[in-house]
Amino acid sequence: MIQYSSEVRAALVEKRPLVALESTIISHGLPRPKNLEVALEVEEIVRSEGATPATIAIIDGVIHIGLEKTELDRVANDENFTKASIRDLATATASGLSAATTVAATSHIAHLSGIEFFATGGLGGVHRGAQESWDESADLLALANIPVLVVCAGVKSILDIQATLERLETLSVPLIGYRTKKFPGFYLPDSGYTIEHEAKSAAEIGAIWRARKEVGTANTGLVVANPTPLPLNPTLHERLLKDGLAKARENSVTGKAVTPFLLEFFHANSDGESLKVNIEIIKSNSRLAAQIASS
Ligand code: PSU
Ligand code: MN
Repeated sequence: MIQYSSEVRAALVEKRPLVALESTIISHGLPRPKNLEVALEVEEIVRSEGATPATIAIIDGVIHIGLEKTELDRVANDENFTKASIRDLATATASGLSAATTVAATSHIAHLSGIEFFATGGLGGVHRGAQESWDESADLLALANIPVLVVCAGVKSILDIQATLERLETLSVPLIGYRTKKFPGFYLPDSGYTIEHEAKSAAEIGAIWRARKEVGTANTGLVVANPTPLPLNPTLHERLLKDGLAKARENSVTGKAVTPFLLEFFHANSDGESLKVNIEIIKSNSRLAAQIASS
């Protein structure tokens, strides 16, 4: 049920640094044809920093850790790819389905194969109105239960950021700002919330990661918040957020469709601006994750 690419297998055997990459951003987070282009570019960035990229997805019921070009092409272009979180792994593999993996599912699979470092765009979290809808991403529980370090640009403003930060605290997930004490809001480098701990270098983050073992807290994940190098115009951001949330309500979008719906709304209504930002975020996070893995 699990297949490694030759590149990933060699890196695992030789104990060289690896970085897991998720596939939901490819299949459901970025529009075609840019998605394939970005997926390939991001892998190249990881290699250029001396680590091996392991993009993770489920193809025809097989969990792939590391994708060949033709497989990446399918994730990017095949309409039949659903979005798999942890609970979907057994159904997808047993039924021969194809699915892209979320942060939660990617962390789970990375850990299965001994990969400790993972780069994504933004984490899932507590949705606005969660008091009513109970919509909280499985990413949060995964971070609490799976020892994988995730580099992200914070959580998207489509979420309830304060509630998400409170949940991360309750779940005892360490949170480190990379060269910042401002919690990034994905499209914006500052969400208005602060982070207690700031690391100045990849090596410092690597040291914190290893220190978890000494103090007996190596059973959880760890979030590295890396602010976007290219901010979206705050006025445009404000408008997109207001209109996107209203449209989601209007169309009664629920469950796992919520995040892709809002992302698609941002891309479709910002004249490409949110897409540009999204791409820079993924690239920058992948570079940092590779530097941490190599440190
Ligand atoms: N953030 C992004 N782009 C994405 C996602 C998050 O910038 O595509 C995806 C990730 O795969 C994340 C998932 O794990 O959305 C969270 O979905 P949900 O809210 O349904 O748990
Ligand atoms: Mn949800």
